[in-house]
Amino acid sequence: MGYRNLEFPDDFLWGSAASAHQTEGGNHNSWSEWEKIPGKIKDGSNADIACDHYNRYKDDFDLAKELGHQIHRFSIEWSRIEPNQGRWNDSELGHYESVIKTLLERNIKPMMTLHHFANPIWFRDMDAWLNPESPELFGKYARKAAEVFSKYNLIWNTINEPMVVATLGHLFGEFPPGYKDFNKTITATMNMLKAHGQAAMNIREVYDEKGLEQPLIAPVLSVSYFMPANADNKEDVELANYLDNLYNQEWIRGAVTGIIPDLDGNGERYTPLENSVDFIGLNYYSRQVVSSELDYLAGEMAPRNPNLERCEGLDWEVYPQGYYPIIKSYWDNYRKPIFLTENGIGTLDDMLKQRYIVSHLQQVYRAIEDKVDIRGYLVWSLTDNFEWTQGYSSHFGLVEIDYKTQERHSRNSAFMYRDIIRNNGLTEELQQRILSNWR
Ligand code: IFM
Repeated sequence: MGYRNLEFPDDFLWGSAASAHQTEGGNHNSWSEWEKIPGKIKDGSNADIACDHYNRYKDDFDLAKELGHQIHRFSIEWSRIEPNQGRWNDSELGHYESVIKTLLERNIKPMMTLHHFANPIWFRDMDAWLNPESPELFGKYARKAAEVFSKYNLIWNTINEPMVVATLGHLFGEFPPGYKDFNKTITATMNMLKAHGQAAMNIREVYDEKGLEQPLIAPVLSVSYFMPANADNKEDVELANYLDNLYNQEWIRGAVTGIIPDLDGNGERYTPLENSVDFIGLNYYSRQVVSSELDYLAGEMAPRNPNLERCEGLDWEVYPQGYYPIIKSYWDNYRKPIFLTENGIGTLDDMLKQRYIVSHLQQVYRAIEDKVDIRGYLVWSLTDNFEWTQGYSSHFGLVEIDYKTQERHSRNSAFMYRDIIRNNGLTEELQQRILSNWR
């Protein structure tokens, strides 16, 4: 196959993403408690130490700098900042100020997420996202964060992957709080939508009160490319469309339009959502093939295609072809700028990681050629880290971690990605070298 140079826009931002609980160590929250329950984490591990990033963030950001990164997405840990309801921990707020300053000193743009899966224990104990007060409580935390961090040049993410929190936590029972209940799933989904609105509204108020220029604010979505098992089967096609709407579109449509949907297809205006989405953060990893003969909502999945490579542990198929249409659908539906806030693969096969990144970037470029306003691309993840239910058995890092010594070692994929950043895109030579003889 012939390749051509794919040059990205001049102001395109390249970088990587991570989250507090997966990297920091030393957290006490809903996840650290969940990890203690036998059988919840595949390899029996926990995130007590993780990557010790809480103590090593300066070195980790030195590495990101050496690897050419221009943007870094991280999360702040709600349980550290508000360990008891309404009580703020100034020293932890100071820690995250130092995290932000460390990035800025290295000329790396901080993209800060307020909520990435983990909840404070007090919030868990009041049923978290099932509690009708949860949106206001999250909004208060966002306000506090804005009071402290608005002096820095930041991009804000409110909630990471609300549909993952809702479904894995309330429908499939794999994440805390471990329910398998459709109604609870809907309640959690809608409360997170309101919480996003409360957070965005409060952040904006603080910036206005301080006379500061408004920052960019967005939620971050986990998106999956739903495909019918049989494209000629009307029911399979309908199911794929139904799930695309339910999982990929409904929540963000609510955030953009300000209407909280209900199960009848009607909805109720929720004013805090107005003006809550400056861009859309998209996390894409794979596709999902769905068949009307299987009960998807009960967790029944179509068999994997044996010809496709997969992410270790999670078993996600490598399917770059799904990236372009999914990006395009968000642009066509909402006309909001897009940041590709996560993309990557857990694998010890570093050539596969390189192929994964390059083949997905080719799809990103197709969207850019179609005039989709894409602002940046962030690899998940800078380093290996604690991959939730998979523990340490899934290796997403550009940088490998030896967990016995905490030594970092950049993989070849990290250097390849550095070359892509230096070239601001994919050269013909790089595509040839990385993708030749694949498939
Ligand atoms: O590690 C996770 C991350 O926390 C959220 N998005 C998907 C990643 C890979 O599973």
